[in-house]
Amino acid sequence: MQDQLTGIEAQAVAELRAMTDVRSLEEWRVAYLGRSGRLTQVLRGLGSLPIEERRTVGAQANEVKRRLEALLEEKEAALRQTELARELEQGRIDVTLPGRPVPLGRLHPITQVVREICGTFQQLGFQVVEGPEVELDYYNFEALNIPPEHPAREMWDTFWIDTGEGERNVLLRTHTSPMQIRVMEQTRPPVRVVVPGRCYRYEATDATHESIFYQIEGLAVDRAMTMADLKGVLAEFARRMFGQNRRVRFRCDYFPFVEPGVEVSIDCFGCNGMGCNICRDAGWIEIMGAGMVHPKVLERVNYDPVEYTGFAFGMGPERVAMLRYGIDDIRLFYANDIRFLRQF
Ligand code: FA5
Repeated sequence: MQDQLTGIEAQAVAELRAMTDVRSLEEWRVAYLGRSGRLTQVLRGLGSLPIEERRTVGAQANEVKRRLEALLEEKEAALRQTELARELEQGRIDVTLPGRPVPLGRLHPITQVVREICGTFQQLGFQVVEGPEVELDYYNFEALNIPPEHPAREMWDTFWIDTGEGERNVLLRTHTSPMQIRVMEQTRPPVRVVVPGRCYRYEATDATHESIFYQIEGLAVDRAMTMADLKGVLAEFARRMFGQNRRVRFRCDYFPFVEPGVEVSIDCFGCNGMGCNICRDAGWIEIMGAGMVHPKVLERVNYDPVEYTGFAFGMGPERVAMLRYGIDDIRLFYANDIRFLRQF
């Protein structure tokens, strides 16, 4: 039996030495030290031995068991160490490498310009309000002193909405001016608002025209407002937006809802008025339409035109952005070309 023990130990040690992974250690433990393992079986057979022999063989068997257990522990520690080293080597990361940049989104250039323009008017005491893009004929035209059949309607090619009632009554607003009426219906003077928003015109697109574009409307109504207020506010706006040394020009223009009406231009910042390709050699660049609110418009919202006067203006932020950044085609803003948009 003693020889048997020595044989088992020698074989167990040899097998253990040859092992290269932690998982097979468990099989080895079951085969030798488990409940029906070879060593355990020897220990179970001890009972059939004479008492003297039983003691020596028993002691030897326990000794073998202790050594095998110690060897197992050692081997397991060694294998785990090797595996850890291999994992560390394979999964090695260089913590000194620069991080991967997170792609940052940004605001569309027209959103940026709209916010800048509104921000400038806010500094001048104006409040920002918004209104519906789907409008009634009444607000888009009639209340603005443009009755049906008025020739001025031809200035605005319109998308009409079929309401199933046969009448042309609902439309996509062609300008932000209907908000002049809506704001005055809701409030009493003094009024100072700017209204950014989308507008729609049934037009063929070209380098300066889109069928969907933005406008920013402005309206100020108070006692004793004059053309001087209009000029002062708009000249100040132009200087804040385009540079302190800008000169501003007001020339007569026609819009049915203002009297008198003006077009507002600035001297070209590309050539300081000398003539260049930005201003098409004119030296001046038109930036908006404006005028004193027509008395008929004030009457329509029950403002007494003797007591109250005001001015209104409307501009296209795409136009402002094109001038500012030297862009020659408005369609670039809405082509969804990331290479273009990334530049702003
Ligand atoms: C108007 O729409 C008037 N409501 C402006 C106004 C308001 C005048 C208050 C007086 C008092 P107009 O049609 O000129 O005016 O348009 C104003 C601006 O909107 C233009 O100068 C231009 O910058 C922009 N705009 C007009 N049509 C288009 C278009 N198809 N594409 C891009 N921008 C446009």
